[in-house]
Amino acid sequence: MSGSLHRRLRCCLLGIMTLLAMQFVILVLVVRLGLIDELISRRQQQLSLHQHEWQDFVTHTPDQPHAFYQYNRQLSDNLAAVRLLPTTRHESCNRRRYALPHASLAKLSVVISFHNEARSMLLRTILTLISRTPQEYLHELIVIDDGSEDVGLLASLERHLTAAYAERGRPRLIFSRNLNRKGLIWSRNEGARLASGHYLLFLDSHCEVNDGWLEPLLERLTLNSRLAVSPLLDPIEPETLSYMAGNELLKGGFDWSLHFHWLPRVLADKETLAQPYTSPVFAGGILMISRESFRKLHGFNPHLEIWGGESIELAIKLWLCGGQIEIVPCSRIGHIFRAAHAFEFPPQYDQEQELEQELQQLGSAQATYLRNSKIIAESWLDEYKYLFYALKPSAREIPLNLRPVSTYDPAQIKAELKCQPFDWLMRHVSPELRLQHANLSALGTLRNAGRCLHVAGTVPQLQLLLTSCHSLQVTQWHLHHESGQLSTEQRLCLAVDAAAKQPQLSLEPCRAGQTGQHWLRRNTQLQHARTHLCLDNPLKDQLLLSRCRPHAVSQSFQFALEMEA
Ligand code: LR7
Ligand code: MN
Repeated sequence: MSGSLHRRLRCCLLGIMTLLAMQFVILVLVVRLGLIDELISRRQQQLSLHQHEWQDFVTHTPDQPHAFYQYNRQLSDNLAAVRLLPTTRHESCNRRRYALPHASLAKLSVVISFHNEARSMLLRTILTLISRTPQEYLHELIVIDDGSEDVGLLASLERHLTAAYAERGRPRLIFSRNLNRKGLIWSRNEGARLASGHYLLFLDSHCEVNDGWLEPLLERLTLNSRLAVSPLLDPIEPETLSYMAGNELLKGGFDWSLHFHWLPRVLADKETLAQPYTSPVFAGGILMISRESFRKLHGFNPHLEIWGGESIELAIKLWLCGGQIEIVPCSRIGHIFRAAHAFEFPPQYDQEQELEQELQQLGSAQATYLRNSKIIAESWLDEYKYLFYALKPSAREIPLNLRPVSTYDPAQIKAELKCQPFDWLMRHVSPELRLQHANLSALGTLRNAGRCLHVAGTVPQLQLLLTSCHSLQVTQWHLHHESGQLSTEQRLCLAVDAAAKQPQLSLEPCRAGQTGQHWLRRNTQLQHARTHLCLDNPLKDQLLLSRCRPHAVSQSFQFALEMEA
């Protein structure tokens, strides 16, 4: 009796163990084949939109060549609406509990303005945002179509989103379409005007927020009301759309031509990669700020047109007028960094305006960007604007034509908010700006008789010539105080090959202690230290070296900017 019980028990146990083993094998297989990922991403997809609705929406994208979007649109159409993304943030970010305000005090308004975005890309941006943002905080989504060619997109988007979220909670949806293109800056201001939440997030239309993106930003903003923040941007590769990890060792900055640059972040003692860090400017234009601060700062400068510079202006204004900026690496948002503009810029100047020929020939994109930069320089740089003009001489010629679009007046904002002068920013926030000219005795274009010294071509086919001072690419020279080197931005130094029968001008990579690269100033003359010969342009457009003759006009060279000793 007991023997048969034992046998049956053993049988049972064996059965259970075999079952367990089989389940284990199946689990391993499922994981190995990526089936779980597939299942989860299907589930996420279902949460947001049914497959046939996605297909229906996406296949109505007008056919356009690759250059139209500057990323792989076909691939985007075929990816899941909401995909699983790799965890790119530091694992300590996942373990932390964030101190968050009650949702009724931290309503978020997201503003997305787009011009000619592929439908699948825009929809993924939105669905990902909705599915990865705690519902109680996501108050509203404001989508502005900035005069896109796909005229049916916005209405169709509205239909799809309303249907997809019919039975579930969703943010308030506000859609607005500019019949005529008004530009990103106008559109974002309009989005902010329509917003009613406590916080604003400005997002590009080709982004994917990663898990837990909001909490770390919200925590920082509630701790400090003077703060505005950026997430750490994870690059999405335009061809493969693969999602990569951004770099926590970079902060946002700019140079004297008001171009955005990534700057190295130096970790302080005991500071970890996951900690929020101060940054002179935002990570590009993706930023979150309280609606109240944004209003006090009078929003983005409405005189800036179409694209470019607005987030640098906001950053300068914020710092100078009592605010702070941080990048928060526990918050990750993916962005497609495109190699070129995906859109045309409307022409800047009408035919009637009398402009120098070179300016007429400037591409609209460059003219728009240059004009925006000039407005920022004139608004905030005080006397340092001369550094800007030294590097961008053609900006002097650009007419501002400030339209009476609004009462926006930097002087009034400065008085109202008791803002610091620009010098304060160099001392406290962006010391690298000061370093950019600390060792220079002169910089900018180098002019002789109305023409500018220019390096054309690339290594090894370099050519030294004189050209129009207004062409945008004209070479910017740096005359170094101690070494006497005269260098270009590409670190090429003007040198003299003294070994040749006739000493010849040449361009060489700059090297320390190279006496052949040493120049001296004699009033407006540039004298080569070793040969004692002067830079000369005796036959208009022909640079050579000759004996120094005081007062010779052909030997007189002026830098755009002389630095004070
Ligand atoms: O006329 C336009 N109207 C628009 O609505 C031109 C553009 N746009 C939209 C466009 O569809 C996109 O959603 O504006 C957004 C930004 O334009 P992009 O994506 O073509 O340019 P970008 O990625 O280089 O944008 C960066 O620079 C802009 C300057 O005006 C803004 O500040 C963007 O916010 C900024 N984007 C980012 O910061 C993401 C990271 C790039 C970096 C660094
Ligand atoms: Mn972008």
